[in-house]
Amino acid sequence: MALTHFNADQQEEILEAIEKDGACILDNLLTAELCDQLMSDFTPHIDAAPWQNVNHGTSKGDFFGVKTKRFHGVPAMSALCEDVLTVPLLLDLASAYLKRGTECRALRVSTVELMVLGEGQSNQELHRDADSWAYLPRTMRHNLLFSANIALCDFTPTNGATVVVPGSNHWIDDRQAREDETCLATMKKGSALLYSGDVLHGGGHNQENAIRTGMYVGYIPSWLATLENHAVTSGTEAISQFGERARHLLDVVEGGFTVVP
Ligand SMILES: O=C(O)CCC(=O)C(=O)O
Ligand SMILES: [Fe+2]
Repeated sequence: MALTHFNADQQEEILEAIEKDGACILDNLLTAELCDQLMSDFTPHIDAAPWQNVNHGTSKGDFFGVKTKRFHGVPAMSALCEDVLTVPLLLDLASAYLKRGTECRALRVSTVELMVLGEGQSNQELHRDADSWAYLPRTMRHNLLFSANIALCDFTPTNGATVVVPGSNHWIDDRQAREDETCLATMKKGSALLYSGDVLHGGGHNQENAIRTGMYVGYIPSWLATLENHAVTSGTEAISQFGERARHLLDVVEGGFTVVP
């Protein structure tokens, strides 16, 4: 089992792979320089937070792990986030993917999350991210969430590269994955794991003496409730510095309502 790697000029192939396997890797989405700049903006926040910091509800500590730091409000930590959220290829892929599901005329960013795994963090429970909207009927949960987990450092077999179960996006809900059905999303800094909200996956086991940082961005159709209220977590002041596209994606627009672009 392995995930297929693609380049930016293979948009159709990427969509086919996500349809078939539920996930793939897009190499070189961001430059190494941009990743380093993002990390230098994020590092003071990461250093200041305690382990098992999950700033959106400690009751989920078991799910997220004990040697992890998770952050929302990420766009307020770095102005460069605007460039990440609005990469045209990501928007095109998210839009094409979400249009295969329930009606999607415009995109929103559900969450932007820093996923930091520290030494000793073990494998996370395998899960489907679209289950965050478990109150919707299963049929409406297909093609509801398009995610990118962008590697801000190399993701290796030993530092917690995400575990993915290719093809599990087509499985019935309670089928359990055997070990030989899983694979690791190993990739270089700047590459991204692109995946469907329907595919089983989880953070990997970090056995290294260094953190593994992923920048997660999840796109949803504009009619669906975002998991993060960006006006609260990032604040309107930080987001108002962004251009119109990013403000729409984060659903923070002047006058407090959104005009569908
Ligand atoms: O850290 C990772 O690689 C994935 C984490 C994850 O899937 C989650 O918390 O939903
Ligand atoms: Fe997840």
